Formats: sequence, structure tokens, C-alpha cells
Amino acid sequence: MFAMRLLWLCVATLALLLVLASAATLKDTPKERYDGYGVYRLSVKNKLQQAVIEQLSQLSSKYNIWKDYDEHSQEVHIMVAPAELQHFQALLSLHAISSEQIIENVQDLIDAEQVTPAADSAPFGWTKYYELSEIEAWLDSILAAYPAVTEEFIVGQSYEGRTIRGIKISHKAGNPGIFIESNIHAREWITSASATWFINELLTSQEPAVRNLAESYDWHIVPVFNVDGFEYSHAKNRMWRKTRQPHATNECIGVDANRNFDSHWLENNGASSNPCSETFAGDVPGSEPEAKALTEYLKTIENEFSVYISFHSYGQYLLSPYGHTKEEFPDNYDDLLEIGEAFATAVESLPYGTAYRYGSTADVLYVATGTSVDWVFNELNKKVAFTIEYRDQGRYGFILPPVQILPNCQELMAGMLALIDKTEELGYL
Ligand code: 0X9
Ligand code: ZN
Repeated sequence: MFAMRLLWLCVATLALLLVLASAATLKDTPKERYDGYGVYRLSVKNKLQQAVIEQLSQLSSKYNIWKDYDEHSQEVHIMVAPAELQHFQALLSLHAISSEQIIENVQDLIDAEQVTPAADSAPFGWTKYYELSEIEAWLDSILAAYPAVTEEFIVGQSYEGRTIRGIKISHKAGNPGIFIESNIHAREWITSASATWFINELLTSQEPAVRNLAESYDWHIVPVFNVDGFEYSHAKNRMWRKTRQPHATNECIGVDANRNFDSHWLENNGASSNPCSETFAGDVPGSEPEAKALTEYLKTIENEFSVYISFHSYGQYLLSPYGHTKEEFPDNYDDLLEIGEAFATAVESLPYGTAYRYGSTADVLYVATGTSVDWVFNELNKKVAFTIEYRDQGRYGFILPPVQILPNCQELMAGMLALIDKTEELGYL
């Protein structure tokens, strides 16, 4: 008996040590640096050029796709390691691919992103970006401050054992529901900054239109969905996109969670089967505990929401289904376009004049399969589901300067008010 207890104690201590050790590794190992890394806008005119870039993007330690090829812009944004530059330039000229440098030194932007106003001593705000623990502490304070109208919900656990948390804001029973999922892509930091701002507005704004938004709908909001990836993007690698689960015997870690859902999974080249690709779909649909947890959770609250929105950056788009094909469009595509137009017009009418394009993902951007939005639309049969791709169009890309957080949030609110108004007018809410 005593020996048994001792054995258990040893096992428990060992497990604790392992957890502590892995937590320590993340903090102790140095951060990935991006000195001299440039980002280039390539103009891609034919299939051969497309194939060359596709090949480059497989060399994941040297090249990183920031924005995939789309037929409208006929552009790719790609980050290149300094040691590769000569080879890269030679390849471009060999294949007559014209290019323009849009970011000279990614590390400079990462450094500048950390410089925040000295006067900003508030515990939480929207003039800087916060880590997961800070966002969670803020969420706790909000839940404590507004107990009558807020409630925490748990989507599930991540691969590394973190809890994926959400907040429900409800002023009365029977309200139609809107679900917001944010930061499924780790490096898209503006998405969780915008989600927390939006939560705060719903709870504190005195504007009649915002009060109406807050009180007439139930909001289910997950500010940071890809918790492992987000933590990793802060602690280790600012440019991390995927989840953190290792796959097979491969050295490349993680899956594009937004390709891992069971809707046209891995069809039509809308994702990659290569574990080193930034759009790796996973070994099977739902291979990622995060994606699996979200689908299970959404099924349990299926009757509690009618609109689904996923926050991303960058590019300035409001994207609707389908992602898997541009040969077909949803039955209610005209309505989705009308909602898109309302959103874009409202955003553009602000003094910033920021232009958003709208339409189906596959038509306006590129074919993407196994996305959360398409799963909700196709499998849960929710008729209004969108992806918002926030600022900008490549000047800063994923490293949107903190001074742009608030302007981006104002655009979100203007767009969201118009989106919900139009959705209601068309009878979906
Ligand atoms: O490729 C993606 O997953 C999204 N773009 S991003 O640059 N943020 O990675 C677009 C996905 C939108 N598509 C659908 N939800 N169908
Ligand atoms: Zn994204």
C-alpha cells in the first residue's frame, strides 16, 4: 500500500515537472528573430509562375506566404529570409516574375509594435497588444463586473491543454444569437484586440445604436480561439499561424485550423496535405482538438445562434461562403452580397475611407476548404456566415501598428451595425 502511494507520488511529481519544464522552455528559449527578412509583392501572371512560388513556399524555414495568390489581384505576398535573397531574386528573374518590396525589415515592425505610449498605464486597453494571460485576466474582470448580463462558456481544451474560453452577453431570454470566433490564426493579433474591444463596447457604450446591438441580441464571443498558437506567437515566433500539434514523423508542427473542419476537407486544392505548408489541412478532418472542440460545442448551442462571424487579417474583405468552389454560389448569395455591400459602405463612410471588398471567399479571394465558416454554413445550415479580413492590404500586414487598433475597431463597429441591420431587414434575425 505504502509502495503504491509512493509510486503515485513519484508519477504525479514527474508529470508536474514535465508540465513546468515545457512551460519554462517556451519562455526560456530565445524568440525567433526576423532581422533582414523582407516581404515582397509578386505579380503572378501564369500557372508556371504560380508553381514556382508554390515550390518556394514549401521551404518553410526560408519563405513564408503572407497572402496567397488570388485571381483578382494576381498577387502573392511572401516573406523571404535574408540568406535566400540572392537565390530568390535569381529565380524571379529566371521566371520573369515582377516583384516589389513592401516590407524592408520585418524585425523593425515587430520591434515597433512593442513600443507603446509611455502614458498608457491602464491595466488593459486598445493602444497595445496583449498576451493570452492578460486577455484572460481582463475577461475575468469583465465577467466579475457584469455578472447580470455575462456568462463564461468553455469551448474545450487545446492540444497543449489550455482552455478555450468565450463570453456570452445576454440581456434577455429569447434574443437571436450571433457567434464570433477570433484569432483562429495565431499571428493575426488585430483580431483578438478587436474582439475584446467589441465586448467592451457592448457592455459600456452609451450610443443608442450600440445599446440596441447589445440588448437585442445574444453574443457568443471567443476572443482567442487558437490559444496555443497565440501564446506561441507571443513567446516564440511572431509569425506563427497554425496550431501546435506535431504531425506524423514530420519536423513541421501544427495545422491550419481554418482548413481542418469537416466541410469539403482538402478538396479542390483549397488546402495542403503537406505538414510544412501554412495551409496544412491535418491528417483527417477535426484532427486538431481545437477544431473538434468547436464543432462539438457549436452543435450543443445550435439553436442559440443564427449568424456566425470569424475574425481574420489581413486584406480588407468581408467574405461569405462558399470557400470550396467558385462554380457554385449559395442559394441566398444575393442576400449575402447585399449584407456585404451594407458592411463595406458603412466602413468606407468613416473618415478613414477604408475600402473593403465583399463576395464569396472562392470568388473574391481564393478557394479555401475546411474552414470554420463553411462548416457552420454547410453543416449547421446557418444562412449568414462571414469572415472579416481586417486592415491592412500589406503595408504592415499581420503586424498592424497599435495606433491602428482603435481605427480598425471603429470600422468593425460601423460595419457590424450595418451588417446586423441588413441581416435583420432580410429576415435572418
Ligand atoms: O486563408 C484563410 O484561412 C483566410 N485568410 S487569411 O489570410 N487570414 O489566412 C480566409 C478564409 C476565408 N474563407 C472562408 N471562411 N471560407
Ligand atoms: Zn486568418
